[in-house]
Amino acid sequence: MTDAVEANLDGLVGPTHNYAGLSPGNLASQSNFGAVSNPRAAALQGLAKMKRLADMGLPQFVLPPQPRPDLGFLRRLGFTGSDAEVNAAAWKAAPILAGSAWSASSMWAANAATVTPSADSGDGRLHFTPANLLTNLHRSLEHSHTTAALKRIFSDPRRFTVHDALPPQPHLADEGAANHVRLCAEHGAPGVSLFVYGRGAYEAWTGRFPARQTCEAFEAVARRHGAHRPVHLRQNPRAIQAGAFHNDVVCVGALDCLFYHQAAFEDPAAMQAEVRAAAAGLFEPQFVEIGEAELPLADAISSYLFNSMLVQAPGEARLTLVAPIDVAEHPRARAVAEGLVASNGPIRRVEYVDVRESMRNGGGPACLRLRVVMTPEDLAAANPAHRLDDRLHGRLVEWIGRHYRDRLVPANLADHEMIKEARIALEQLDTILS
Ligand code: SUG
Repeated sequence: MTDAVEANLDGLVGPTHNYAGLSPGNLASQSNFGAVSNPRAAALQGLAKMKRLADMGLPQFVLPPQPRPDLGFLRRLGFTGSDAEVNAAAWKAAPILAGSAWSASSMWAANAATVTPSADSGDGRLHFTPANLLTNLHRSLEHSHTTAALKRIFSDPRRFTVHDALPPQPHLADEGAANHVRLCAEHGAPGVSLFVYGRGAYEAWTGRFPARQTCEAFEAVARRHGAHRPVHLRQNPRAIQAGAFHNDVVCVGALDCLFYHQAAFEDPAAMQAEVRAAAAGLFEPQFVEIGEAELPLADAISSYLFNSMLVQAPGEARLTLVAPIDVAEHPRARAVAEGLVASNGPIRRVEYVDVRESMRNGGGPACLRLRVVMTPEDLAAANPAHRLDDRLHGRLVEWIGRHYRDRLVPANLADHEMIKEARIALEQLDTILS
């Protein structure tokens, strides 16, 4: 056992953050299509959340935004000419493809990869498998950059293994840690990995909304990481149809506590039995299940109560739920949150963060971060240029203020000035993070 901690790696929101309605089954993305976004506020909100967690004493790392627009993608689809011509032609002929090339979706780092810490992996290294994200076209453009970025941050091969994404085939559709929960007695101790899938690779899927994760993809990830004690659980198809496009929309867990909506899993009783069996000899899981009568599934999804971060602040035995401010404004969800604190259970405190710009695309506090359990040696080996401290925070605030617009509609993205603007912003960021 070691004194490992749970670090967060958050996606910094990029300068092209916009609402392009690209994700079927993600109700917020669909209903905000075409709305005015504020990339500056979005980036500052995300950064403020990172600072909050860093100030709590949890190591915080920054995952830079990816270069957008991805004009290489548009060129591969047959658009030719100068950058400005490629962009203009794509917006004219195929706005949805153009929108995909401009999406800032890599901000949702919970989808960057699945992570197995050294205490659970076959070879004692910390393993990452970047998610191929192939269900949505705009997100399928992320994984090669994600892989490169993870290799830059976690570069020491003696401690870290960054795999390639799984082959990009529908049978192996993978959305990363948004469908993965690790439970344990303490972060450095061996744990149990809950891999939550939406469908089997060979099953006919007839749902209205896509099931983004296959069981086979997670089996492959568990195999390559050598994950000890994997438990493969099926998401409730009803939850997917109600808008839980990732399991983390209706479930979050930390240490020995699993906090979830009754409708999250296909068979909650079987889930409990399997998790208990996998944890035998390690710890006794605590299940905090919220029933339909307390909070209907539709309210759980609209409030994003379960898309909170569940963290242990240093020196505290119990957990803090870092919830979206939207929960505080939703009477029923708020009552559930207050009930948790009053119940004297595993969750001691609820704190609220404002990430509304991200929320309008279906990304709450938990979507913006990738959890990485790290030993002191892992922390020492990780790239310090990506670790958020007061100095980096100050530089990023200043950089955002200089390069980000406070108003953007998808139509602005047809303007070639925006290509230059986004490129210069990322070049400057490279200097800050090098
Ligand atoms: O994949 N939204 C993202 C939100 C990801 C949330 N992540 C987690 N639940 N962990 C998605 O659906 C919307 C983009 C747009 O419509 O412009 C988008 O990609």
